[in-house]
Amino acid sequence: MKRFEKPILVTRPYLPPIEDFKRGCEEIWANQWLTNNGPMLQKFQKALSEYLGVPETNLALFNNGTLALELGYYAMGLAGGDVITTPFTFVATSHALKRIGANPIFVDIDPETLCLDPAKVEKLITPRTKAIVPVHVYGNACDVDGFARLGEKYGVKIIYDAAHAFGIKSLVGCGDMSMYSFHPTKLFHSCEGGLLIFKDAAVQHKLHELRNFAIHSETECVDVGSNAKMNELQALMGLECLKKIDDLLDYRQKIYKAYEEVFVDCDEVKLVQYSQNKAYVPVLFKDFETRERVYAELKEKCNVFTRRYFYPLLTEFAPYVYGKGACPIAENLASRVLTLPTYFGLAPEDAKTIAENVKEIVG
Ligand code: T4K
Repeated sequence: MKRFEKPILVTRPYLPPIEDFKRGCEEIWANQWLTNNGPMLQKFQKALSEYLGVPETNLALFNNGTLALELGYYAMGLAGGDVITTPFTFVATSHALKRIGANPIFVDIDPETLCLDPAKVEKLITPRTKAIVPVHVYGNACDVDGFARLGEKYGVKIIYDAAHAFGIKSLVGCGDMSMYSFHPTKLFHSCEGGLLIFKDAAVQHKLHELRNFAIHSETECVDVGSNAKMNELQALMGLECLKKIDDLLDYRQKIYKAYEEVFVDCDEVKLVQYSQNKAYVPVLFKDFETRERVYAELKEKCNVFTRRYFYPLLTEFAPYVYGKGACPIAENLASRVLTLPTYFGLAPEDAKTIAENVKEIVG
């Protein structure tokens, strides 16, 4: 088994050439404008609008994905209602619901895509249901047609947590709203950041107010808003990373292929196949004990730091009172999944070596 000299982490952020970033900083210095809807933010918004093919009126930027979700849920009127969502996700998806006083109702996932299944969701829709929040987990696309049908049939909002789905063009504009996270652990980032894309342009004004304390004018505050503004340095980082987006996306495919080549003839390791942007490299082992052994031995013997995204399952955390047994498929998958390192700059040969180490551990 090969031990890497330097630790290999599950992910590393792409950093643009520092000279390019410095040039942007000079612009910020000249503007003497650091936050509160500044000129760099507006440039970033325009660049995203062009890249995504979404009018600028139908998107809004925030200082992180979690606050984008929180304010997005609030602007869509979910406070006080039931919201059907997945337990197989990062805690932020549901924390943001709880924080606005909405009640997350967890439904089990599809064993192949690891996303919510519209058929299972439909059985739990009641008059109290205000929305469904599916997650394109790891960049695995949800059944967007199925959810669109539920939205229409029951008059509930469909809000996607698309934190992992940047760069998947076919998912842009699905549902009433989608949230993208620009955290540095994501394939595209702005140091920290979040983006909402929404169908109804009228929501933008509300979101812009909510992200700025819900201040309406110098003498009026119209709601309980937050401080969720993206600052100028974040916007600059986003702009510089966006210049590289095609390479960032291609590189993820290259790394995925390197793993795939090694795992193709190995029954003990199942690569999760559904992601289009290959934002993560999740693999499933036959049981919990094997996964734990691989996680520990990669760390101790190989200097490779993987992550058990998303374990433990959200339903086992203190703020959520479901406990064990509520979502058996998700519980089982969470106990067997491991996400392997992938990022721009990880050598494909190193990905192969990691995969070979994994094979050796399980074999
Ligand atoms: N919805 C979903 C489905 C999400 O996955 C997330 C976030 C959200 C909503 C909320 O979006 P944000 O509010 O975050 O925009 C990370 C991230 O903090 C979190 O953004 C992400 N999901 C989640 C899946 O993972 P940790 O606790 O694993 O991060 P950390 O600090 O341990 O970093 C992971 C690895 O990356 C480490 O090995 C070190 C490396 N790293 C990290 C940072 C921050 C670097 O090399 N450089 C860096 O700057 O949570």
